[in-house]
Amino acid sequence: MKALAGACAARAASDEKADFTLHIGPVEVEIAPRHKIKTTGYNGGFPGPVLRMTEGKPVTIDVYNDSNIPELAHWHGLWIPPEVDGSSEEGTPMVPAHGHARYQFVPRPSGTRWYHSHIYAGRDLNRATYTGQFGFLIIEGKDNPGRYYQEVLLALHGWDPYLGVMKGAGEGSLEVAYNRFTVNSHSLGMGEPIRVKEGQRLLLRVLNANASLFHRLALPGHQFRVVALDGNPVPAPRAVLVLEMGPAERIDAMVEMNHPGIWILGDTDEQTRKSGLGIVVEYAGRTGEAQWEQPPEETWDYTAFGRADTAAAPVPEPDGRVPLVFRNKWAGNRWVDHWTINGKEFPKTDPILVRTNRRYRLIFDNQSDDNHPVHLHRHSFELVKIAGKPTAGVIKDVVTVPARKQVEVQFLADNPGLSLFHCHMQLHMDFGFMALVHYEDHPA
Ligand SMILES: [Cu+2]
Repeated sequence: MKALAGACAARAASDEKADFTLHIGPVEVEIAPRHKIKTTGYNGGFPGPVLRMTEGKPVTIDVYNDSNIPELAHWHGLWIPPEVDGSSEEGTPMVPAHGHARYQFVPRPSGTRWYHSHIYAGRDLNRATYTGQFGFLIIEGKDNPGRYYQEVLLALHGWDPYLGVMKGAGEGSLEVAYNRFTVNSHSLGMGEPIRVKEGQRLLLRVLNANASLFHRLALPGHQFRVVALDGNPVPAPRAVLVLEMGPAERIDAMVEMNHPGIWILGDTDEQTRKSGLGIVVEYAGRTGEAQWEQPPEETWDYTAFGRADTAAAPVPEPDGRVPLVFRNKWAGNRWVDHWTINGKEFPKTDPILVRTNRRYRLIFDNQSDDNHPVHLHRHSFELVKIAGKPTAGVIKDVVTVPARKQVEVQFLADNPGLSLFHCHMQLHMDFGFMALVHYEDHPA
Protein backbone atom coordinates (compact mmCIF):
# COMPACT_ATOMS: atom_id res chain seq x y z
CA MET A 1 0.00 0.00 0.00
CA LYS A 2 1.12 3.52 -0.66
CA ALA A 3 2.51 5.38 2.31
CA LEU A 4 1.06 8.80 2.93
CA ALA A 5 1.98 11.52 5.32
CA GLY A 6 1.56 15.24 5.58
CA ALA A 7 -1.89 15.47 4.01
CA CYS A 8 -3.60 18.71 4.92
CA ALA A 9 -6.51 18.95 7.32
CA ALA A 10 -9.04 19.74 4.60
CA ARG A 11 -8.07 16.64 2.70
CA ALA A 12 -8.28 14.47 5.81
CA ALA A 13 -11.76 15.70 6.57
CA SER A 14 -12.96 14.36 3.26
CA ASP A 15 -11.22 11.02 3.76
CA GLU A 16 -12.43 8.12 5.80
CA LYS A 17 -12.26 8.45 9.56
CA ALA A 18 -8.88 7.48 10.96
CA ASP A 19 -8.46 4.42 13.19
CA PHE A 20 -6.57 6.55 15.72
CA THR A 21 -6.29 10.27 16.35
CA LEU A 22 -3.54 11.96 18.31
CA HIS A 23 -3.59 15.59 19.38
CA ILE A 24 -0.19 16.97 20.36
CA GLY A 25 -0.62 19.85 22.77
CA PRO A 26 0.06 21.39 26.16
CA VAL A 27 -1.02 19.25 29.12
CA GLU A 28 -1.02 19.66 32.87
CA VAL A 29 -0.94 16.51 34.99
CA GLU A 30 -0.98 16.26 38.78
CA ILE A 31 1.51 13.44 39.36
CA ALA A 32 1.39 13.93 43.15
CA PRO A 33 -0.54 16.28 45.43
CA ARG A 34 0.50 19.86 44.69
CA HIS A 35 2.92 18.67 42.04
CA LYS A 36 1.72 19.48 38.56
CA ILE A 37 3.74 18.71 35.45
CA LYS A 38 3.26 21.16 32.61
CA THR A 39 4.47 19.58 29.41
CA THR A 40 3.44 18.59 25.90
CA GLY A 41 1.45 15.38 25.62
CA TYR A 42 -0.99 13.42 23.53
CA ASN A 43 -4.77 13.81 23.85
CA GLY A 44 -4.68 15.89 27.02
CA GLY A 45 -2.31 13.91 29.22
CA PHE A 46 0.44 11.31 29.45
CA PRO A 47 1.08 8.58 28.57
CA GLY A 48 -0.75 8.84 25.24
CA PRO A 49 -3.59 6.43 24.45
CA VAL A 50 -2.66 2.77 24.00
CA LEU A 51 -2.75 2.17 20.25
CA ARG A 52 -3.78 -1.45 19.68
CA MET A 53 -3.28 -2.75 16.18
CA THR A 54 -3.46 -6.11 14.46
CA GLU A 55 -0.37 -7.36 12.66
CA GLY A 56 -0.81 -6.97 8.90
CA LYS A 57 -4.05 -4.97 9.10
CA PRO A 58 -3.56 -1.47 7.60
CA VAL A 59 -4.15 1.48 9.92
CA THR A 60 -4.74 5.20 9.49
CA ILE A 61 -3.54 7.60 12.18
CA ASP A 62 -4.33 11.31 12.20
CA VAL A 63 -1.85 13.46 14.10
CA TYR A 64 -2.92 17.01 14.88
CA ASN A 65 -0.17 19.25 16.17
CA ASP A 66 -1.82 21.80 18.45
CA SER A 67 1.57 22.94 19.77
CA ASN A 68 3.69 25.90 18.68
CA ILE A 69 6.60 23.91 17.25
CA PRO A 70 6.87 21.45 14.35
CA GLU A 71 6.62 17.90 15.71
CA LEU A 72 6.98 14.29 14.64
CA ALA A 73 5.59 11.08 16.11
CA HIS A 74 7.85 8.09 15.55
CA TRP A 75 6.35 4.57 15.55
CA HIS A 76 9.15 2.79 17.36
CA GLY A 77 9.99 -0.80 16.37
CA LEU A 78 7.76 -0.99 13.29
CA TRP A 79 8.89 -2.16 9.85
CA ILE A 80 7.31 0.69 7.92
CA PRO A 81 8.48 3.01 5.10
CA PRO A 82 10.65 6.08 5.85
CA GLU A 83 7.92 8.45 4.63
CA VAL A 84 5.73 7.47 7.61
CA ASP A 85 8.33 6.32 10.15
CA GLY A 86 8.41 9.67 11.92
CA SER A 87 12.04 10.69 11.42
CA SER A 88 12.89 13.85 9.50
CA GLU A 89 16.41 12.46 8.92
CA GLU A 90 14.79 9.66 6.88
CA GLY A 91 12.55 12.12 5.05
CA THR A 92 9.27 11.97 6.97
CA PRO A 93 7.67 15.44 6.65
CA MET A 94 7.35 17.34 9.93
CA VAL A 95 3.86 17.94 11.31
CA PRO A 96 3.76 21.75 11.18
CA ALA A 97 2.83 23.77 14.27
CA HIS A 98 -0.98 23.88 14.28
CA GLY A 99 -0.93 21.51 11.33
CA HIS A 100 -1.89 17.93 10.63
CA ALA A 101 -0.50 14.73 9.13
CA ARG A 102 -2.16 11.48 8.22
CA TYR A 103 -0.15 8.25 8.46
CA GLN A 104 -1.12 5.01 6.78
CA PHE A 105 0.90 1.84 7.17
CA VAL A 106 0.72 -1.89 7.77
CA PRO A 107 1.73 -2.56 11.38
CA ARG A 108 4.30 -5.26 11.92
CA PRO A 109 5.92 -7.11 13.64
CA SER A 110 3.64 -8.10 16.53
CA GLY A 111 4.66 -7.19 20.04
CA THR A 112 5.15 -4.33 22.49
CA ARG A 113 6.02 -1.24 20.45
CA TRP A 114 5.64 2.42 21.32
CA TYR A 115 5.43 5.88 19.86
CA HIS A 116 7.12 9.10 20.85
CA SER A 117 8.25 12.52 19.70
CA HIS A 118 11.29 12.33 17.46
CA ILE A 119 12.58 15.88 17.12
CA TYR A 120 15.74 17.75 18.06
CA ALA A 121 15.84 19.15 21.59
CA GLY A 122 19.48 20.17 22.10
CA ARG A 123 19.68 22.01 25.40
CA ASP A 124 15.93 22.71 25.46
CA LEU A 125 14.59 20.16 27.94
CA ASN A 126 10.97 21.07 27.16
CA ARG A 127 11.09 19.24 23.86
CA ALA A 128 11.09 15.77 22.28
CA THR A 129 11.44 12.75 24.60
CA TYR A 130 11.77 15.00 27.68
CA THR A 131 8.03 15.73 27.30
CA GLY A 132 4.90 13.65 27.82
CA GLN A 133 4.86 12.58 24.18
CA PHE A 134 5.09 8.82 24.67
CA GLY A 135 2.63 5.96 24.58
CA PHE A 136 2.30 2.22 24.03
CA LEU A 137 1.63 0.80 20.60
CA ILE A 138 0.69 -2.86 20.90
CA ILE A 139 0.57 -5.01 17.78
CA GLU A 140 -1.42 -8.17 18.37
CA GLY A 141 -0.39 -11.27 16.43
CA LYS A 142 -2.86 -12.59 13.88
CA ASP A 143 -3.51 -15.73 15.90
CA ASN A 144 -3.53 -14.31 19.38
CA PRO A 145 -4.30 -17.06 21.90
CA GLY A 146 -6.91 -15.93 24.43
CA ARG A 147 -5.57 -14.06 27.43
CA TYR A 148 -5.10 -16.09 30.58
CA TYR A 149 -3.52 -13.25 32.47
CA GLN A 150 -4.13 -9.67 33.48
CA GLU A 151 -2.15 -7.30 31.30
CA VAL A 152 -0.52 -4.31 32.99
CA LEU A 153 1.21 -1.58 31.01
CA LEU A 154 3.86 0.47 32.80
CA ALA A 155 5.64 3.41 31.19
CA LEU A 156 8.53 4.98 33.14
CA HIS A 157 9.39 8.64 32.76
CA GLY A 158 11.39 11.43 34.44
CA TRP A 159 10.32 15.04 35.06
CA ASP A 160 11.66 18.47 35.94
CA PRO A 161 14.83 17.74 33.95
CA TYR A 162 17.91 19.90 34.34
CA LEU A 163 21.46 19.94 33.03
CA GLY A 164 24.08 19.32 35.67
CA VAL A 165 27.44 17.69 36.31
CA MET A 166 26.69 14.14 37.47
CA LYS A 167 28.73 11.87 39.65
CA GLY A 168 30.30 9.13 37.56
CA ALA A 169 29.78 10.83 34.23
CA GLY A 170 32.53 12.41 32.16
CA GLU A 171 34.44 14.82 34.39
CA GLY A 172 32.81 18.24 34.19
CA SER A 173 30.46 17.31 31.34
CA LEU A 174 26.78 18.22 31.55
CA GLU A 175 24.20 15.42 31.69
CA VAL A 176 20.45 15.46 32.22
CA ALA A 177 19.02 14.67 35.65
CA TYR A 178 15.43 14.61 36.90
CA ASN A 179 13.78 15.66 40.15
CA ARG A 180 10.62 13.58 39.78
CA PHE A 181 9.57 10.29 38.24
CA THR A 182 6.34 8.62 37.25
CA VAL A 183 5.05 5.21 36.32
CA ASN A 184 2.30 5.99 33.80
CA SER A 185 0.77 9.26 35.03
CA HIS A 186 1.64 9.25 38.74
CA SER A 187 4.50 9.14 41.19
CA LEU A 188 4.78 6.17 43.54
CA GLY A 189 1.74 5.83 45.80
CA MET A 190 -0.16 8.71 44.18
CA GLY A 191 -2.14 6.86 41.51
CA GLU A 192 -4.30 3.76 41.47
CA PRO A 193 -2.43 0.64 42.62
CA ILE A 194 -2.18 -2.50 40.52
CA ARG A 195 -4.98 -4.57 42.09
CA VAL A 196 -4.38 -8.32 42.08
CA LYS A 197 -5.65 -11.55 43.60
CA GLU A 198 -3.56 -14.40 44.93
CA GLY A 199 -3.02 -17.07 42.27
CA GLN A 200 -3.41 -14.60 39.44
CA ARG A 201 -0.88 -14.22 36.68
CA LEU A 202 0.13 -10.78 35.38
CA LEU A 203 1.71 -9.91 32.09
CA LEU A 204 3.73 -6.75 32.72
CA ARG A 205 4.67 -4.79 29.65
CA VAL A 206 7.25 -2.26 30.84
CA LEU A 207 8.54 0.62 28.74
CA ASN A 208 11.43 2.86 29.72
CA ALA A 209 10.26 6.14 28.19
CA ASN A 210 12.94 8.15 29.98
CA ALA A 211 14.98 10.42 27.72
CA SER A 212 18.32 9.35 29.18
CA LEU A 213 18.22 7.19 32.31
CA PHE A 214 18.50 3.46 32.88
CA HIS A 215 16.13 1.89 35.38
CA ARG A 216 16.26 -1.28 37.48
CA LEU A 217 12.93 -2.55 38.81
CA ALA A 218 12.04 -5.07 41.51
CA LEU A 219 8.88 -6.34 43.21
CA PRO A 220 9.68 -7.78 46.66
CA GLY A 221 8.81 -11.46 47.07
CA HIS A 222 8.11 -11.96 43.37
CA GLN A 223 10.01 -13.01 40.28
CA PHE A 224 9.69 -11.66 36.77
CA ARG A 225 9.60 -14.33 34.10
CA VAL A 226 10.95 -12.44 31.09
CA VAL A 227 9.11 -13.65 27.99
CA ALA A 228 9.89 -10.91 25.46
CA LEU A 229 12.49 -8.18 24.94
CA ASP A 230 11.52 -5.12 22.89
CA GLY A 231 8.27 -6.99 22.22
CA ASN A 232 9.88 -10.04 20.63
CA PRO A 233 9.52 -13.45 22.32
CA VAL A 234 12.88 -14.69 23.65
CA PRO A 235 14.15 -18.25 22.99
CA ALA A 236 14.77 -18.91 26.70
CA PRO A 237 12.19 -17.26 28.98
CA ARG A 238 13.77 -16.99 32.42
CA ALA A 239 12.87 -15.72 35.87
CA VAL A 240 14.82 -12.79 37.30
CA LEU A 241 14.51 -10.60 40.39
CA VAL A 242 15.45 -7.35 38.69
CA LEU A 243 14.45 -5.90 35.31
CA GLU A 244 17.02 -3.53 33.86
CA MET A 245 16.19 -1.32 30.94
CA GLY A 246 17.79 1.52 29.04
CA PRO A 247 15.84 4.32 27.35
CA ALA A 248 13.37 2.97 24.74
CA GLU A 249 13.74 -0.68 25.80
CA ARG A 250 10.65 -2.78 26.57
CA ILE A 251 10.36 -5.92 28.66
CA ASP A 252 7.37 -8.29 28.77
CA ALA A 253 7.39 -10.36 31.95
CA MET A 254 4.95 -12.79 33.56
CA VAL A 255 4.52 -12.49 37.32
CA GLU A 256 2.79 -15.14 39.46
CA MET A 257 0.95 -13.35 42.24
CA ASN A 258 1.84 -15.74 45.04
CA HIS A 259 3.05 -13.51 47.85
CA PRO A 260 0.06 -11.63 49.30
CA GLY A 261 0.62 -8.19 50.74
CA ILE A 262 0.96 -4.57 49.70
CA TRP A 263 4.18 -4.12 47.78
CA ILE A 264 6.16 -1.49 45.95
CA LEU A 265 7.07 -2.34 42.39
CA GLY A 266 9.82 0.21 42.08
CA ASP A 267 13.29 1.35 41.13
CA THR A 268 16.05 -0.35 43.11
CA ASP A 269 17.76 3.03 43.49
CA GLU A 270 16.37 4.54 46.67
CA GLN A 271 16.63 8.16 45.58
CA THR A 272 14.87 7.45 42.29
CA ARG A 273 12.15 5.37 43.98
CA LYS A 274 11.55 8.04 46.63
CA SER A 275 11.32 10.60 43.83
CA GLY A 276 8.39 8.66 42.42
CA LEU A 277 9.59 5.77 40.28
CA GLY A 278 7.30 2.99 41.40
CA ILE A 279 3.74 1.76 41.69
CA VAL A 280 1.92 -0.05 44.50
CA VAL A 281 0.79 -3.67 44.00
CA GLU A 282 -2.19 -4.43 46.21
CA TYR A 283 -3.53 -7.93 46.88
CA ALA A 284 -7.28 -8.17 47.46
CA GLY A 285 -8.16 -8.07 51.15
CA ARG A 286 -4.79 -6.69 52.25
CA THR A 287 -4.29 -3.30 53.83
CA GLY A 288 -1.44 -1.25 55.22
CA GLU A 289 1.65 0.57 54.07
CA ALA A 290 3.29 -0.57 50.85
CA GLN A 291 6.45 -2.52 51.63
CA TRP A 292 9.84 -2.42 49.93
CA GLU A 293 12.73 -4.85 50.28
CA GLN A 294 16.00 -4.37 48.47
CA PRO A 295 16.59 -7.33 46.10
CA PRO A 296 19.94 -9.15 46.08
CA GLU A 297 22.53 -7.91 43.61
CA GLU A 298 21.77 -9.37 40.22
CA THR A 299 23.48 -8.66 36.92
CA TRP A 300 21.23 -8.08 33.95
CA ASP A 301 22.41 -10.23 31.04
CA TYR A 302 20.67 -10.31 27.65
CA THR A 303 22.41 -13.57 26.78
CA ALA A 304 20.55 -15.38 29.60
CA PHE A 305 17.45 -15.21 27.38
CA GLY A 306 19.22 -16.33 24.20
CA ARG A 307 19.62 -19.68 22.51
CA ALA A 308 22.02 -21.89 24.43
CA ASP A 309 23.23 -23.85 21.37
CA THR A 310 25.22 -21.02 19.75
CA ALA A 311 28.25 -23.30 19.27
CA ALA A 312 26.22 -25.91 17.38
CA ALA A 313 24.02 -23.42 15.50
CA PRO A 314 25.69 -20.00 15.39
CA VAL A 315 24.17 -16.94 13.76
CA PRO A 316 25.01 -17.27 10.03
CA GLU A 317 28.00 -15.38 8.64
CA PRO A 318 26.94 -11.96 7.39
CA ASP A 319 27.41 -10.55 3.88
CA GLY A 320 29.10 -7.51 5.38
CA ARG A 321 30.58 -6.29 8.65
CA VAL A 322 30.21 -2.70 9.82
CA PRO A 323 32.44 -1.57 12.70
CA LEU A 324 31.01 1.45 14.52
CA VAL A 325 33.20 3.14 17.13
CA PHE A 326 31.47 5.42 19.67
CA ARG A 327 33.46 8.20 21.33
CA ASN A 328 32.68 11.40 23.18
CA LYS A 329 34.34 14.69 22.37
CA TRP A 330 35.06 16.92 25.34
CA ALA A 331 33.47 20.30 24.68
CA GLY A 332 34.61 22.03 27.84
CA ASN A 333 33.89 22.17 31.56
CA ARG A 334 30.11 22.47 32.18
CA TRP A 335 29.38 21.91 28.50
CA VAL A 336 27.55 19.08 26.80
CA ASP A 337 29.87 16.47 25.26
CA HIS A 338 29.64 15.84 21.54
CA TRP A 339 29.48 12.28 20.22
CA THR A 340 31.09 10.64 17.23
CA ILE A 341 30.55 7.45 15.26
CA ASN A 342 33.82 6.42 13.57
CA GLY A 343 35.20 9.86 14.35
CA LYS A 344 32.38 11.93 12.84
CA GLU A 345 29.36 13.76 14.22
CA PHE A 346 25.93 13.63 12.56
CA PRO A 347 25.12 14.85 9.93
CA LYS A 348 28.73 14.19 8.85
CA THR A 349 28.73 10.55 9.99
CA ASP A 350 29.50 8.05 7.24
CA PRO A 351 26.43 6.26 5.89
CA ILE A 352 26.03 2.57 6.73
CA LEU A 353 25.89 1.09 3.22
CA VAL A 354 23.74 -1.99 2.60
CA ARG A 355 22.11 -3.86 -0.28
CA THR A 356 18.62 -5.36 -0.21
CA ASN A 357 18.16 -8.82 1.29
CA ARG A 358 21.71 -9.10 2.56
CA ARG A 359 22.74 -9.62 6.17
CA TYR A 360 24.93 -7.18 8.04
CA ARG A 361 26.84 -7.50 11.28
CA LEU A 362 27.02 -4.21 13.17
CA ILE A 363 30.02 -4.23 15.50
CA PHE A 364 29.53 -1.60 18.18
CA ASP A 365 32.73 -0.56 19.92
CA ASN A 366 31.94 1.73 22.84
CA GLN A 367 35.11 3.66 23.64
CA SER A 368 33.36 5.90 26.16
CA ASP A 369 32.54 5.69 29.86
CA ASP A 370 28.75 5.77 29.30
CA ASN A 371 26.35 2.95 28.49
CA HIS A 372 24.55 3.66 25.21
CA PRO A 373 21.13 2.28 24.29
CA VAL A 374 21.45 2.30 20.49
CA HIS A 375 18.42 1.97 18.22
CA LEU A 376 18.01 1.02 14.57
CA HIS A 377 14.86 2.30 12.89
CA ARG A 378 12.55 0.21 10.65
CA HIS A 379 14.44 -3.06 11.24
CA SER A 380 14.99 -5.55 14.04
CA PHE A 381 18.35 -7.11 14.82
CA GLU A 382 19.57 -10.30 16.45
CA LEU A 383 22.03 -10.13 19.32
CA VAL A 384 25.20 -12.02 18.36
CA LYS A 385 27.78 -11.08 20.98
CA ILE A 386 27.57 -9.08 24.21
CA ALA A 387 30.90 -8.06 25.73
CA GLY A 388 32.61 -11.14 24.31
CA LYS A 389 29.79 -13.58 25.12
CA PRO A 390 28.13 -15.20 22.09
CA THR A 391 24.35 -15.52 21.91
CA ALA A 392 21.59 -16.01 19.35
CA GLY A 393 17.84 -15.74 18.97
CA VAL A 394 17.27 -12.53 20.97
CA ILE A 395 15.61 -10.05 18.59
CA LYS A 396 15.57 -6.39 19.57
CA ASP A 397 15.48 -2.88 18.16
CA VAL A 398 17.46 -1.22 20.98
CA VAL A 399 20.53 -2.68 22.62
CA THR A 400 22.62 -1.24 25.41
CA VAL A 401 26.32 -1.19 24.62
CA PRO A 402 28.07 -1.09 28.01
CA ALA A 403 30.86 1.41 28.65
CA ARG A 404 34.22 0.28 27.19
CA LYS A 405 32.63 -2.91 25.77
CA GLN A 406 31.72 -4.30 22.38
CA VAL A 407 28.36 -5.61 21.18
CA GLU A 408 27.61 -7.32 17.87
CA VAL A 409 24.18 -7.53 16.28
CA GLN A 410 23.01 -8.78 12.89
CA PHE A 411 20.15 -7.59 10.72
CA LEU A 412 18.61 -8.42 7.38
CA ALA A 413 18.41 -5.38 5.10
CA ASP A 414 14.90 -6.09 3.86
CA ASN A 415 13.20 -2.70 4.22
CA PRO A 416 14.66 -0.30 1.59
CA GLY A 417 14.93 3.40 2.25
CA LEU A 418 16.84 5.54 4.69
CA SER A 419 16.95 4.15 8.22
CA LEU A 420 18.20 6.07 11.18
CA PHE A 421 20.64 4.55 13.66
CA HIS A 422 21.18 6.47 16.90
CA CYS A 423 21.74 6.45 20.61
CA HIS A 424 18.34 6.76 22.27
CA MET A 425 19.62 9.15 24.93
CA GLN A 426 18.19 12.41 23.65
CA LEU A 427 21.25 14.43 24.65
CA HIS A 428 23.58 12.04 22.82
CA MET A 429 21.57 11.82 19.60
CA ASP A 430 21.17 15.60 19.52
CA PHE A 431 24.93 16.08 19.93
CA GLY A 432 26.11 13.89 17.09
CA PHE A 433 25.30 10.25 17.91
CA MET A 434 23.35 9.37 14.74
CA ALA A 435 24.02 7.81 11.33
CA LEU A 436 21.89 6.76 8.39
CA VAL A 437 21.60 3.36 6.74
CA HIS A 438 21.60 3.79 2.94
CA TYR A 439 20.39 1.07 0.57
CA GLU A 440 22.89 1.36 -2.30
CA ASP A 441 20.50 -0.44 -4.66
CA HIS A 442 17.60 1.90 -3.72
CA PRO A 443 19.12 5.40 -3.72
CA ALA A 444 17.08 7.82 -1.62
CU1 LIG B 1 24.33 7.48 24.18
